[in-house]
Amino acid sequence: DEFKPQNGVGKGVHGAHRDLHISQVKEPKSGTKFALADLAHENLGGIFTFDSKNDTNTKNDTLYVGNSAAFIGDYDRAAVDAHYNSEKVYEYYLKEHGRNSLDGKGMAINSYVHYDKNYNNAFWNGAWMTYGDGDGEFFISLSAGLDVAAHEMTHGVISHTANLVYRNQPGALNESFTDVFGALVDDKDWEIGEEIMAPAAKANGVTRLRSMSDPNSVVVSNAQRAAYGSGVYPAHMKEYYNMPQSVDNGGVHVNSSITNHAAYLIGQEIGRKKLGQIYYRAISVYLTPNSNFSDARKAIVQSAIDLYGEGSAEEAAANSGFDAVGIY
Ligand code: ASN
Ligand code: ZN
Repeated sequence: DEFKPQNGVGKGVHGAHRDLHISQVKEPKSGTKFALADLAHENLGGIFTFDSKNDTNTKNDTLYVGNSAAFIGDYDRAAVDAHYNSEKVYEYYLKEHGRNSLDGKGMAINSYVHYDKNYNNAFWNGAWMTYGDGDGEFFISLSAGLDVAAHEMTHGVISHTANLVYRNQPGALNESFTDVFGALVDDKDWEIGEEIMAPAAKANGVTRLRSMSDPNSVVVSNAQRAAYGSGVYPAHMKEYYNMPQSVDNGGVHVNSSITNHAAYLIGQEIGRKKLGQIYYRAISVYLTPNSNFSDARKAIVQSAIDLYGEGSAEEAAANSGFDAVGIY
């Protein structure tokens, strides 16, 4: 098939108008179609959005296509946001860090939407992003969250940089750096997942997944994390959860809040832009698969020194952020 890049439009999960990069596809049998295939970026293999058609069998998946350049149907909304948010995250890494895609070499960015039925999660599987529609009780379509997309795509960036192993402290660092870049890309606040909570969850006081500014304000005992009992997310090492491997790979999604909070505190002192520069340098230059929290402090302080100088305010902010959460 022949792909011709063009502009399209769409309506997102929350009803926002989205300008999109799409492609016109001429197929011998079905005539002209329009695909969520963004070929507008130089040296990039493209940004593609696929339809998983509410099952888990990838054999049924197809590139997301429509009959016009306007993706404004209800079923289109999750795909529109995945496509739009993927481009935003791509542009963040390119403009802020000179990084061309998840691997730094222009690999195609692929997202799959409508995965399974009522699926309350999103994930990076080592090669692409997958988004569930949510069950409508706890979550709505998970692609609605720019921070969620940035989190999942940053798992891809980490797999090509520090490659932090997904258990215990290295795993919690993996989970934390993904939230940090989630909050840097979706720069309105320091909360994660506020755009994907369903009305019923919000009515029960669950208004976001995690809070970097105030981790303790989020209770971990929700449908996903029954294993943690009735605790709250930790903000300090004295609240660290020692979990068995069988529970969330040793608590990677809760202990991440400790280093998230350190990043938030540092960000308050030096601003988002410098925070991003320092954290990107830490994952791309210093951290390695088995780095722990203490190694992360060292990497971040050293990155601050490299970029802003010994004795700089940025170095001091990095040290005091980690002091405040009990990581030395
Ligand atoms: N959404 C989760 C994450 O990105 C999925 C998982 O537990 N791996 O961390
Ligand atoms: Zn994650």
